[in-house]
Amino acid sequence: MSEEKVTTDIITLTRHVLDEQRKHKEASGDLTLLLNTIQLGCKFVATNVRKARLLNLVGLAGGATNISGDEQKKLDVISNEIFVNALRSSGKVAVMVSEEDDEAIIVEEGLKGKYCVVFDPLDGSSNIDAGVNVGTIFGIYRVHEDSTGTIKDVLRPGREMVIAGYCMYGSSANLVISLGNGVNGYTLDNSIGEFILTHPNIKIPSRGKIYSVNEGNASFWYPACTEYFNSLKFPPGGKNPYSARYIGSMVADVHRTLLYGGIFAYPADKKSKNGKLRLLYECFPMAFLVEQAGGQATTGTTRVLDIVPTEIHARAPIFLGSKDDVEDLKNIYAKHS
Ligand code: AHM
Ligand code: MG
Repeated sequence: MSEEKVTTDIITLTRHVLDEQRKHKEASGDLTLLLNTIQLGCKFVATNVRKARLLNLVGLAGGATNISGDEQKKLDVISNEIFVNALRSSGKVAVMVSEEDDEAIIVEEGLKGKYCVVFDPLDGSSNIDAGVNVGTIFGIYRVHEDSTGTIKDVLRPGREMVIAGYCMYGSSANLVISLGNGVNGYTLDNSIGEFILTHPNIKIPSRGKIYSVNEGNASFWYPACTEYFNSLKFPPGGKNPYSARYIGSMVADVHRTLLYGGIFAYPADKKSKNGKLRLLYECFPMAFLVEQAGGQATTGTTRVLDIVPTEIHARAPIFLGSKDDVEDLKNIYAKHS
């Protein structure tokens, strides 16, 4: 009788992080615990996103129940609450900034730790009704020496983050993380409830064939932006034009860009002078991941990770992706400035 081959030496996210910490830095266990807390939040949200989709399908089929608006809102709130509660009670966090909360959350004495977590608990949530992928985006700073944890500990350039990552909720839940020494991707194995290393050492191709931007804003674009995208659509010398792909859900668009290469953009334009995406918990973590994977992230003229935020919900323009593609973009912006 043939026996099914079962893999028993599984590399879970926790095991992988512990191994990495042993290799690269002192393993205090704090970051491992913090990441376990984030994993819990991601698993919770993954389950609820799936449930919401089912409810929406029932609603659509029955026709009578219009739950979509409420469900969507509830899911944003639930996702935020799970992260805030889990991070607060971990004892490792001093300051939290969430897209869902106007003010930064300062953790009370007794539970206060050494880290600050900035996050968008459910990015792209307007897409949920259509079953499109959504995600959680997060970044982690260590509080400054001598600080008890204030808003100043998060108003810092993105390059000072110690961890950045996102979890994409699609056909499976994919957690992509950088601890500052490369990028790794993990897939949730629902049967055992663990994130398993499935995409070790992700490297973004140095050039891609895809551009990803909301073309509906093209009439507001500045000339440098228009020139750049035209150069992809109407390349000189009989070269193949780039393909357009825009999901409108940052995590999904960046995930594809990391794996396949190319360029993703939410540029500044005449209508949105600072673009749309939030610096702390959307642009910084994604820029950190892309750089760690060998790509680049720029506003057009400035490295995204060098920006110093002046407020927690500040926005910034962003172009990120393959090194050579972003280099071409920067050259066109330089010519126009
Ligand atoms: P949200 O935080 O309100 O969900 O908005 C962020 C989302 C991103 O996921 C996505 O890249 C962008 O908004 C799409 O914006 P637009 O519809 O203007 O193209
Ligand atoms: Mg968002």
